[in-house]
Amino acid sequence: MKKLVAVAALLAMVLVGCGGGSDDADPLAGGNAGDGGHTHSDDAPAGAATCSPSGTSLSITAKDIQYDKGCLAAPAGQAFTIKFDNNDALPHNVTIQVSHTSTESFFSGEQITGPNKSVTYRVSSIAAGTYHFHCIVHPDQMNGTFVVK
Ligand SMILES: [Cu+2]
Repeated sequence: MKKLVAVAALLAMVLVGCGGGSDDADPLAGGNAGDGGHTHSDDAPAGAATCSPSGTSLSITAKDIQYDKGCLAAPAGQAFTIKFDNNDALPHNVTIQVSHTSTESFFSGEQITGPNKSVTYRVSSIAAGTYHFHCIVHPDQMNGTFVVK
C-alpha cells in the first residue's frame, strides 16, 4: 500500500513535469483590461471558485484526469459523505486539506481505479473555512476549492 502510493506520487510528478504547467485555464489571464498590469493581490487565489453547501451528500466525478467540479461545499460542523465516481482506468481519490501544499489532510479517501467505479466516502465534520481538495495521484490536474460553512 505504502509502496503503491509512493509510485503513484512519483508518476504524478513525472506527469506534471511533462505537462509544462496547467495554468492555461486561468480565467484571470487575459481578462485584465486595466493599465496596471500585474497586481500581486494575496486576498484570493487566482481562479478560486466558490460554492455553497446544499446538504451533507456531496458528489464528484473524475474523467480524463479531471474532476467535473471545481468546488465542493459542506455544512460546517456536520459529518458528510462524498460519492466519488471514477470513469478513468487510472487510480484517483479525493483528499481534503487546508491548502494545495499542506502536508496534513482533513480527509484522504481511498484510491479507486475505474472506469465505472464509485465509492462513498464518509467524512468527519470540519470547521468553517475555505480549503482545498485534490486527487493525491494528480494534485495539479485534479483540484478545487473546498468550502465549509
Ligand atoms: Cu487522479
